[in-house]
Amino acid sequence: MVDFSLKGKVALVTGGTYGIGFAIAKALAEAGAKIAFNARHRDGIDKAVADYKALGIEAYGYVCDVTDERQVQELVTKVTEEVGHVNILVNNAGIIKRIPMCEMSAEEFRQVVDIDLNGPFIMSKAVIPDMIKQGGGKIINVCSMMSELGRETVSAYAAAKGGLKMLTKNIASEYGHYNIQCNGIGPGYIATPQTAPLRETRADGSRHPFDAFILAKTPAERWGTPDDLAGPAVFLASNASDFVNGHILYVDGGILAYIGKQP
Ligand code: NAP
Ligand code: GCO
Repeated sequence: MVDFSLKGKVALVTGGTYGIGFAIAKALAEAGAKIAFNARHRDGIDKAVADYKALGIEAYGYVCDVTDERQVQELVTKVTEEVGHVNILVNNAGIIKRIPMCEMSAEEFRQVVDIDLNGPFIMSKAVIPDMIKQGGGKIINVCSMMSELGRETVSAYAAAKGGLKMLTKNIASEYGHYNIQCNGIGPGYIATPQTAPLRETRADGSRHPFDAFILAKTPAERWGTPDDLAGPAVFLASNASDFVNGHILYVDGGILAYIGKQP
């Protein structure tokens, strides 16, 4: 029988306070995993712990900025002591800055790359040694349409997510020998706080033009929801994907396959 169960596993989800991270953590918990998560703000973590509890999930929340190597080392030590050895790492934490490239400062570019690419590197480097000792593990990197495509104003984000795709392939290559599988999930356009500015309803009742644009580029003709990522995440976190390595699983309603609705 195909084994999708995560019973007895410990999953660490970065940026698990809301949005995609929360939905993925919820799905992994429902499949049997114990959940640890981190974010930068204590108030958001406390609210998320209550939100998980309301769903019957006992989640362990920690303040940790994924770009800070010392904080990450402390996080992994605490999770290992208080929850258990990390069997599944989901590198979900990420930001975006929508600024035309020539108007973006080098510092703003660095901030996005630091969180979206350096963060997953730092987190993965912190958990891999113990995964090797435990006989293997799963790393899931949350990539993006921008791992494959560009668009105006998201140069830093696309560069980071493109790099994250290749970091995923390299971790798979370098650590597959230790029974560590590293794969990516590439969400399409998902309704979360991060994309709220692209979906806003304006004073005149009209929707942001990007909304119609994305619906015309998506065969499913809808925005994704964070829960659309639940099944793919459980698959990549479970033994059912033990021979899947270095793959980016796009969960995009068909955007990458589609030239776009004819006018
Ligand atoms: P979101 O709603 O903005 O949530 C981001 C999460 O990451 C929050 O929990 C945030 O909490 C945390 N975070 C941000 N910077 C952090 C840092 N330096 N250290 C630790 N935690 C940090 O984003 P989302 O839409 O759920 O997206 C989650 C991931 O999916 C991101 O990697 C994003 O690039 C990717 N993605 C999103 C979409 C989409 O359409 N929404 C599509 C494809 C890929 P704090 O701010 O409190 O730290
Ligand atoms: C944007 C969006 C996208 C999504 C996602 C698409 O401004 O284009 O924020 O980048 O967040 O990454 O997969």
